[in-house]
Amino acid sequence: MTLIAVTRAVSPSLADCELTHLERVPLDVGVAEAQHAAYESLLHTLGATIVRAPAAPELPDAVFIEDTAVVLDEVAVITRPGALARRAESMGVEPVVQRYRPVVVIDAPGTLDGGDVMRVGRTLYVGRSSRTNDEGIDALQRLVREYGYHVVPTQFSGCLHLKSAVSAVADGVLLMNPTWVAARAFSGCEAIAIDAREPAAANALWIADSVVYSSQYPRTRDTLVRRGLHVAALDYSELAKAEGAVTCCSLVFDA
Ligand code: CIR
Repeated sequence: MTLIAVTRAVSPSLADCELTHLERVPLDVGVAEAQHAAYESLLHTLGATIVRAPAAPELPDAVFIEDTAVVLDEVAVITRPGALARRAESMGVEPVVQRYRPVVVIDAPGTLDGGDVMRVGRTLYVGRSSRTNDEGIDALQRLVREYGYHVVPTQFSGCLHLKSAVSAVADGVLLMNPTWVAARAFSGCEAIAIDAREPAAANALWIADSVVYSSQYPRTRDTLVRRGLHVAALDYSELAKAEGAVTCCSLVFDA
């Protein structure tokens, strides 16, 4: 089995990205590119083969490839991103994912961003958000039911995507910001709370028994380390200015 991480280049237009909860601040595309290259090489070190989707320089948010597809073991769901300016991103990702999985698509009027989908075993927790609507959640449920996945609509607030509020860091172990999402929504899982001084610290990428994590959140990183997790930290601060985080920039799956 090969571990694949599909990524996409940082667009020169990244500074024109969508922003919802953040103020626009000056953003250095060169630094973002360097951070993204370091991210790809970290994933490679952790055992992933990096497969790049064709660059889309005219689409500012293209690097945040997670939002364009939900890749499950048996099937890949191509999403219909909630932000109009991001809708064309899925098109370039579909042919890449199709090499590995049969593909199904979320149709209008459904919208869904992959960043709102958190998988725990055969359960897909899906955040209702400014990007993901009820039709999108229903469509996902219909598309994946036959493969034995159960979709659980999940409320959260305070951030863009569900996975900014909660993400998996090990089997049945979730890192979360309890002021943005309630731990009781995830029955049977162990909850690790972020350090309250680091509200954006709940996004981590669990890959090959390691946790890829932004060095912007040292207190929460210490909590993860004390819990016995192997944390691979990197500087992702420039992508964070575009409201991105570590899960957003890859689609990771076995092939
Ligand atoms: C957006 O607003 O869509 C982008 N600027 C950031 C997307 C981050 N993606 C993610 O959390 N999955």
